[in-house]
Amino acid sequence: MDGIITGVDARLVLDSRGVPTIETDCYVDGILAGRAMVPSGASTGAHEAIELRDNDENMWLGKGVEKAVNNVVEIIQENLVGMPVDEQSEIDSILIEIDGTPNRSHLGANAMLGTSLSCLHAGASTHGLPLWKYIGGLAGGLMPTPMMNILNGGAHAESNVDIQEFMVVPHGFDTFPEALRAGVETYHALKSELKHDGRLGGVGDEGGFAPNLPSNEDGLRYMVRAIESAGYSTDEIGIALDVASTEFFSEDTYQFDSQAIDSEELGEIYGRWIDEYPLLSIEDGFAEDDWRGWSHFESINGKKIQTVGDDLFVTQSERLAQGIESNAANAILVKLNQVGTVTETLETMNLAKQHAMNCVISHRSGETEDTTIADFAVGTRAGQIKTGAPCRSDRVAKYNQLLRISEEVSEFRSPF
Ligand code: 2PG
Ligand code: MG
Repeated sequence: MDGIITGVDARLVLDSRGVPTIETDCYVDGILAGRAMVPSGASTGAHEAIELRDNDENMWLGKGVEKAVNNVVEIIQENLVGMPVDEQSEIDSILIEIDGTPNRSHLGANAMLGTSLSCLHAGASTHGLPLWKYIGGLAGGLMPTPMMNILNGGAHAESNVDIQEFMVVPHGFDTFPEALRAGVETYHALKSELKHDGRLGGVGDEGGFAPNLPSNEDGLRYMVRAIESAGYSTDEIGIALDVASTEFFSEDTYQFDSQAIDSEELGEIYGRWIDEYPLLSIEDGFAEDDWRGWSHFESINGKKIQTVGDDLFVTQSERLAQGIESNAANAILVKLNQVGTVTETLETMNLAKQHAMNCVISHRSGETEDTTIADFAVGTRAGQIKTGAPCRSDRVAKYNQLLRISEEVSEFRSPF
């Protein structure tokens, strides 16, 4: 085998919300060698790379991806044919160069990421390696601690809960399968607790339950109840929140629990929760451009809890560098489609690691059966993954892939 790209193809497929997205195929030496699907967010950050949509209101409610598909077939393909498939950084530089915009608005981050990931898969299969091993090389893999979003609110649910994600973090276990089992049992315990209280309804976009609650703090109370009624202690299973606070921030004010408060007052609420609950991690506790709110909270609580920038950093090294400079957070959420290529994602993660920041590999609320992020988390030795509740195949597919990988990779070390 020569390992040369001979074609790149793309098509429209559907994501877990029934919204079109792009699937890309990479051909090596005339044979289909790699395929990837691109996920899509709902609570997207303003600084994310652009997801190219057709905006034709007569089709797919404006969300078609024909333009992105055409960009792969008509523009990207001719630039990649002839390239060695395992030259990932070279492939990604070509994508960046032909796009030529700071926010990927020409080719679309969806067209770029689909291509970048399909080449990554093709590179792994050309070398006869599992994807995690191709990514990890000699360093070997590390199984991630799962963050499982079992109670959904915010933009991912039709409830009155402001906080987008209440996650269980099973960290006090020796192996990944044991940790996963603990998280899954807690999910089922939460279902019973909600049912007992007459609050069991449907699930949100990431498979977690989505009840109306008297207050956001009641979400934390339910999490503790679920952990304990599943037979675990809060020393072995903790809680992580994704507040996604940009969604309820405007004009320097957060609308939280039906009250208008400023970032200091919001930080005081988190501070009290850190003392009263087994809280390990808070993501997007402050809005994407509220740098002052982030740094103030970090200076008080940064040693006590993991603070994760998602909309704040959008997986981009320039935003992360600004965060490091201003000591805004101690961890970064990693979403490949916020930046558009594998290589840039790895560069951002390297910058985080150089500054002793934790990395959490993440799904999007609109997902597919694609399981690339499971391998990516193991191969990059990120240490943490959040990929929803153990419910709905778009979420469960990632956990199942991690179970398969865990047959080969045993190293599992909690960051908490
Ligand atoms: C987040 C993500 C994933 P979305 O905010 O972290 O949970 O949500 O994909 O809607 O941005
Ligand atoms: Mg988030």
